[in-house]
Amino acid sequence: MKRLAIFALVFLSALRFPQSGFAESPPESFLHPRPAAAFPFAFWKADAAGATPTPSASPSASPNTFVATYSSDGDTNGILTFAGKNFDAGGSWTNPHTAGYVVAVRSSDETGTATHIVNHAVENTHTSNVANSWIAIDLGSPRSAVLDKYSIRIRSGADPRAIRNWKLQGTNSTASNSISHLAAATWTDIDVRVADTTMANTGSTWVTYTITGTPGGYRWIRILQNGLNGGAVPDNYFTVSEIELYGTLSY
Ligand SMILES: [Ca+2]
Repeated sequence: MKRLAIFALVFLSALRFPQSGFAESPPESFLHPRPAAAFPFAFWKADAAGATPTPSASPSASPNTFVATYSSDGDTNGILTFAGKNFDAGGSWTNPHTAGYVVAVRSSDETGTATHIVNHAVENTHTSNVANSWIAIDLGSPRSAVLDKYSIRIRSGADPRAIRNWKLQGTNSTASNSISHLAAATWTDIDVRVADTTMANTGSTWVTYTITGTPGGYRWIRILQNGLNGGAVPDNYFTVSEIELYGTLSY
């Protein structure tokens, strides 16, 4: 009778764990079954909602001050170049957005991506043909910049659609770096240009603009194109390929 009971127990155990056998532990997934689609779906959902990264911390403790003095269009004196050295004048430069030192965001990416505006290269890059397109830079916490000049380089190629109507703006508050949150933030004008024809409609042109007065210090800087560009047939494509900022950075 006892032998029969042992046989029955062994037989039933083998039926319950047919893959692992009763000499081994059952697989972890058998003990803690999880819905197969749950994790990947949640992951996909977070991505679809829009990743909103924030810049990394400075390598040295704040507060520090960096004064970026303009010398020529496309020089390496600017705040964004300094950011590309991880806020260390002796550091080597890399794309500050790719490295996570700042975050660049564009209202839309029809050709190229926002990372093009800080990559120290000129290319064909632009938003969709939509009114009030913009580019924004998050300098990260606890940084803020009081700007005195800024440089803009238009995209490469024929008929680049030089910038004509825009506002340079700053803010210190946004719910996140998502496109919708940045669009909904309250921005303060730093420099406003209307029908400004300074920039030739020639591919890869740099122009540096001087800010009148002393603006506040802002962590987020944005350029909003709030009027038609200077293309052969003016439209709303925002085709800035590079920007640089000058003034005093607290970091
Ligand atoms: Ca570029």
